[in-house]
Amino acid sequence: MPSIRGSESFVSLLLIVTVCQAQYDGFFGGGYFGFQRPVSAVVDIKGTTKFPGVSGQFHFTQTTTGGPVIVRGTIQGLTPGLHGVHIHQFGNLSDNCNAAGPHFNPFNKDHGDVGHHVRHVGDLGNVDSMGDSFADIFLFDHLISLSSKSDRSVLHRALVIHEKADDLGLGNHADSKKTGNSGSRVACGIITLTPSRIPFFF
Ligand SMILES: *[C@@H]1O[C@H](CO)[C@@H](O)[C@H](O)[C@H]1NC(C)=O
Ligand SMILES: [Cu+2]
Ligand SMILES: [Zn+2]
Repeated sequence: MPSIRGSESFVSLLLIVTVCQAQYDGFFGGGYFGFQRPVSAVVDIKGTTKFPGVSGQFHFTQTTTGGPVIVRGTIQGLTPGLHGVHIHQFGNLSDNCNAAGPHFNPFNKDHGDVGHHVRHVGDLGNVDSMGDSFADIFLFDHLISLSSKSDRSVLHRALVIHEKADDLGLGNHADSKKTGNSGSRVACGIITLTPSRIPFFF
């Protein structure tokens, strides 16, 4: 008998935990009490067949729904110098990243830099690969979002690293206002949600 009672209380406890979790997601997660669960995403970046030595990982964190996103990460194996970084429209890495399509540009703007007023939502500027071919990125962006309901959502889209520097829309080349004239695609990956590591009782 005591063991049956024990398992009943365990089931009840599980039920309470589940309900609390749902409440947390519904009320806290939705900002009901002014506190929201951070959303994070990750992208594993892999080189194309021509650039097999390129690899890296970027992390995205958004602490409030629709709020700014922190992007941080590292990438290695690039040639020294600047390399354009963009989020492209489609989460399809086929054909050496070319199936990812154009820069993610839901508002039909010209190409620019991450901090510019005129830019594609997917424009994240450049990463600077130093002599040791190791590059890191750390930026804070108000335009991209990890909220799946947002028209600025970058979830399930492709992050692409380019062969050359992005001219940030300021060059004379015909492609400057379209792609930043940053050359071919060297590496890419799909931006994927990661489960929140914050337990329900926090
Ligand atoms: C990805 O792109 C390739 C090449 O363009 C195409 O054949 C394939 O159907 C695409 N996959 C999806 C899921 O759209
Ligand atoms: Cu690109
Ligand atoms: Zn662009």
